[in-house]
Amino acid sequence: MNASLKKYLLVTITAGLIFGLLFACHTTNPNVRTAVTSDAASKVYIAPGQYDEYYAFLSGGFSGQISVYGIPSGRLLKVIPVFSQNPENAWGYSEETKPMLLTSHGFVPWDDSHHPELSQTDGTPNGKWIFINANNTPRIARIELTRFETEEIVEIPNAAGGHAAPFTTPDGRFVVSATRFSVPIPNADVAISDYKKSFKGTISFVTADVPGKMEVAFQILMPGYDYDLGHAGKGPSDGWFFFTSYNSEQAYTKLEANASQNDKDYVAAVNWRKAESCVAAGKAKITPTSYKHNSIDSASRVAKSETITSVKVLDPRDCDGVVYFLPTPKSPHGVDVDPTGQYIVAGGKLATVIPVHSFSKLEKAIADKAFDTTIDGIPVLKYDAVVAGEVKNPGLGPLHTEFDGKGYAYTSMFISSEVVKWKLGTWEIVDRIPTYYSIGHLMIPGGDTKQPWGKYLIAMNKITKDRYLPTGPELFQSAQLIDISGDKMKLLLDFPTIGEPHYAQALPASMIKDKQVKFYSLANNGNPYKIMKESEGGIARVGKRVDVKMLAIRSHFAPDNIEGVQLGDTVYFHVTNIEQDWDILHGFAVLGNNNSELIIAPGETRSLRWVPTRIGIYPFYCTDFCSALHQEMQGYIRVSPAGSNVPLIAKLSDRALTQGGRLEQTTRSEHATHDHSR
Ligand code: K7E
Ligand code: CUA
Repeated sequence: MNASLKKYLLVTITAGLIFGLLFACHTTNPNVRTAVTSDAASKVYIAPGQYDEYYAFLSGGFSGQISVYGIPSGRLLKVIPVFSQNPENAWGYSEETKPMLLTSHGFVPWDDSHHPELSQTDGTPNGKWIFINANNTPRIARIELTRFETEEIVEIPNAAGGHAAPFTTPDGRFVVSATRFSVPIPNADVAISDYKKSFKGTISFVTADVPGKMEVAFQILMPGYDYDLGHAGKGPSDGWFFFTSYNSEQAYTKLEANASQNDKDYVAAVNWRKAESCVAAGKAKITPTSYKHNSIDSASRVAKSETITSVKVLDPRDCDGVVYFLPTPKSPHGVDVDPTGQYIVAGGKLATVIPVHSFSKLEKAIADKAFDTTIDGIPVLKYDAVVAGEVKNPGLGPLHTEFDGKGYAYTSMFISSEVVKWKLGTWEIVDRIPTYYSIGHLMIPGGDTKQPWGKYLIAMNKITKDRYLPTGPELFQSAQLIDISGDKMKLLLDFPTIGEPHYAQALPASMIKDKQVKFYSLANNGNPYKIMKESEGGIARVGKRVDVKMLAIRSHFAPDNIEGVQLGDTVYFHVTNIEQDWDILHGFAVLGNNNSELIIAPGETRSLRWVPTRIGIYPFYCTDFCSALHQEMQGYIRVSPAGSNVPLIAKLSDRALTQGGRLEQTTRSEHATHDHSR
């Protein structure tokens, strides 16, 4: 056993002991549960009908989604489906949204999403979009913040594990994705033991400022390490991007020991403006690949998927000065840039200090050529030439750091389960607060930007044990709200979260709350199957495909009696919700449906594919309690044997009749009352 492995085991064992102690003592220490100050309740109390001060967007981790909370109350406001199918609102089930989940591997119904990132202008959130990464099948999604809806997803080629993503440049032009797992580039059938020779990393810069036009602008080829997290420089360091890497040992088995050998791994400092100019000068290789770009058309609100077949790959050897390595102890995880842009803070999971690099020292070290060596065309700078300082004895397992804009930094300590507050420049620790338990990321609204709103901090914890009523072996993860407005941090609130939130972002509610879309304009609905009135509804057959155009309004579907469907047919129900009023949604479900329901927003058309497997009568109904006569909002579809001569009809009960696609206009005096029955 070599010295560094011994040290690693010592750290791990010590950590285990401390971890164990934490669990042991909180159950016996009656003070822990009451470790909130007496005024905490009033600080998080939002009276019924009152609004929260911030929107917080927490990643869903293995749920693949984003959940939106009001802060300080911790109230769950919405779950935005992104990378995982969501039967509750037909995301990835309706015909209109299925193409959003297409990848070069086919339809992928799930992913693991870690890092929400608000779009920025000049280094501060602008309230337009939030981006989030897919970790497993690398992708980046853009979510629109007037509709809280995923509008665009782009796949990242030449990557495996899109973890260091989707952090933004301060001007909002690019979001990035660096590969967590190195793989052969392009991927190929090679022996895993050829790792050192064949496996590479990539850092991708993705155009982000034009909706509907996300694409990989260029990739930088990197040594075969694991790239973990990133953050853009700002202010003086604007134009640079910083990425942590671990496994500089290039282990490909038992990484827990084999990738923990070196005392230092690297932060990669990427001069992305230089990369852009090298790419513009034709120094990148145009490489064949295949990746998907999916987006929702703003007029039809129907998703389309396109395949992009090449990507520009830049080798640092062909672009002098584009990347430098900063030695950083030890298997660093997070890398965070302070609001002034001067300090680059790394979270060395196994390090005994929190190392902070200085951007001005970095510039000087480059000018002085203070290099230790060069790896694959990347100069390695001398640690002493770039380090600004180290926070000593911070605790165990530093992961992530956010800033309050008042000169302080807050670092999450996974192993010792605490948040440590320290002063930038002097590196002295000024406060610490325990978290319950095993904190991963922490988040201050705007805490990774030029202008943090330094009032609250949210700790996102990995272990929930005993904080809530027990719910069997699996518990929700736990977030904790901490008041950071004073000198001392104060715990205000615990709230359970959906999936496993890794990172989060937040902004003042006032930035987006008055811009919310309340319904979609029916007149502007460009869905090809839209209908605006009952007379436009109907049914049509082409071969074994049957299309039903239907409308939903309080409190009926039209048509609601459908016949002439045969076994072997595939039926598409295209349902338009013709309401033009906020929060009046209708649902649609049919018996035996091997699909989700539809939920249809006002003014929207959504389509459900249905393949009946037996003859008979199938009811369909509205699933969203929309009015006093919601239970009456139902209909029937008849399925006959193949070859049957039952005519194809879609009618509104017995009052209207359609043949071959048109539903007869009816005079129905009761419509007027239906329209306002809720
Ligand atoms: Cu630290 Cu995926 Cu950002 Cu989790 S990551 S904690
Ligand atoms: Cu429509 Cu219930």
